[in-house]
Amino acid sequence: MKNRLKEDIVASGRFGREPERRVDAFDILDPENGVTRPTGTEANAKVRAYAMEKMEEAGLDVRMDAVGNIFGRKKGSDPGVGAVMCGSHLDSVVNGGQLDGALGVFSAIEAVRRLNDEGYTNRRPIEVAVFTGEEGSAFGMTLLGSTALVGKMSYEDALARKNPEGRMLKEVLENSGYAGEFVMDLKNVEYFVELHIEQGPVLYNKKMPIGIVENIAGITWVYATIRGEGNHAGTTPMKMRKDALVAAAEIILFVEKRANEMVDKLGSATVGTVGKLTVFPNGTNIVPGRVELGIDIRDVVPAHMESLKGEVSEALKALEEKYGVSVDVSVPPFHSPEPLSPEVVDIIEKSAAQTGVRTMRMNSGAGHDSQNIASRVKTGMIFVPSVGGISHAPMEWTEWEDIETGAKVLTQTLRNLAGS
Ligand code: HGY
Ligand code: MN
Ligand code: MN
Repeated sequence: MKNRLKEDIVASGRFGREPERRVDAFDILDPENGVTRPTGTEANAKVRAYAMEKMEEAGLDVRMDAVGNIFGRKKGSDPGVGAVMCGSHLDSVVNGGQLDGALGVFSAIEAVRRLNDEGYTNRRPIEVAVFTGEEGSAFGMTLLGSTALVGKMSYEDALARKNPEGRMLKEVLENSGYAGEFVMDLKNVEYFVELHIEQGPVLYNKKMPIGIVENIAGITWVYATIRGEGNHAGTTPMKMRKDALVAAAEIILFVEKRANEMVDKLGSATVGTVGKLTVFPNGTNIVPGRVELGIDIRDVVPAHMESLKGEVSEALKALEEKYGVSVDVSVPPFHSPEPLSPEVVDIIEKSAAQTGVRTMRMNSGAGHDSQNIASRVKTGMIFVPSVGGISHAPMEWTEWEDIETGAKVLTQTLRNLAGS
């Protein structure tokens, strides 16, 4: 029988590759060129359309809310009880892989197809979900669609967020036909489960097929603009410079040093990264006048995340005196660490045992829509191994055998959650 899930992942994986091409094996991945499909791009519109087509083919009733979250409903025999929601996101980071998010969406659709094929009568309705803008690669904050859905920010504020071209999410969604009117009331949802690649090395190194997530790390981003004085690299004496990039370099090393010191001293899972650095005007013979930084700070312990964020903000302001620059700091909406539902963790563990699959419990260093949904609905996450622990990069990969194992465990989890 055709491997529908593999076909969906390979077919959808074309969108965001330049030029579009199908990748069905690790050894034809191009280490330089991955998938780029932030919300609002044509590639993102294409992958959404592909997923909606597959949802309709699977007999789901497809609706969309005001921030472009997509929901596909499979009726249950008892419409009066809370639904089981299952899904993830389809947007990607810049130059990422074809599995981050997409695995969770297409495995949810495949699980519904398998339940249909076996004539399974689910008591609870099942809602397949695709959340908008999980990566923050377009509108400056992560988990955008699910943050609005759970009420942590208003739909109006979400729709007003602008992308680097200055276009609001509202305009982008309207122009691409992904602005909906449906309202998903999470009071009518009992469980949420998300299948996702681990994006780290733990399962792969332990040769463990399934991870069951107990806690998801919190994420704080800090944006800084450092303004010095653009000037001639040849004629400006060293003592007269206000070099924004030299000031930024101090922060890059500070973040790395302090995160390591917290790990060493506290034994914490703290991570700190300056992943975004934009130099203006970025000319070899010009003293940089302006630098923009994007700093990513995470921990499963809120106090750790808060303290590193505070230290970084202070260190940024201290640059002003030391380098004669001005520094503007902004912090977009952040996400607290979130424990997942012990009930759902147990049910995933039982489902895997029923499927004859070994599992381990673990935390997630990556952020996920699940950490938002978990604030309103009993939520669990299933991880499958990432080859070499690589993710958010072109070499992101999970073996097809592991993907099938994940799909089997997800389908069994839906049977157990949706009840017969
Ligand atoms: O950044 C993250 O952890 C997630 O992949 N968006
Ligand atoms: Mn993801
Ligand atoms: Mn991601």
